[in-house]
Amino acid sequence: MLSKSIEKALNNQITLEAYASFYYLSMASWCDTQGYVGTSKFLYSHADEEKMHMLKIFHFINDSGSHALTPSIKEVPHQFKSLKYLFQDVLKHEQLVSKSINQLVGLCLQEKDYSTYNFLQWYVSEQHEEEKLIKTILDKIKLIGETQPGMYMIDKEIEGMIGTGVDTGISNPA
Ligand code: OFO
Repeated sequence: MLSKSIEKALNNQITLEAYASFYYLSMASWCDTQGYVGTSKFLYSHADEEKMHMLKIFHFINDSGSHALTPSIKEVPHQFKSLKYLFQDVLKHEQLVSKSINQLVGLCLQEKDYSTYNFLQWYVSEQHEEEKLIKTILDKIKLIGETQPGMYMIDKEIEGMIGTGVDTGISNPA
């Protein structure tokens, strides 16, 4: 059984992961409407990954004898200024998720909850990989430039990055 504070912090993390899933789904949809077919596929798949991250915590809480709560999600943005701004938003959100995971890890150490601490190590490396991946995309946008042919190339590049550097957690269920 988890302590009340860890149960609450894990449930908050569920909300963050669910928000990320809906946020990236909205981004995928916007990309679809703008003709960024490759990026749209990348973001649809990223939205699915975030749902898996959420479910992994969900099962961990219930398997520990506590109670996972279905989150309420606030409305996500539906419009994005450009692909560059969109990925800057992704990076900001991932940095927020990383900060929250780090705080959770700190709480586990404080409460000597080594089982949850151990469970969270997967998220620590996952966040490292995700931030690295998004920074790579932003570097490519900077390098190639936001001209029309440049954006076409970037879209293809991003499509080629589907499934790279990101572990869905499916093969490592809680
Ligand atoms: Fe990319 O946030 Fe999940 O863990």
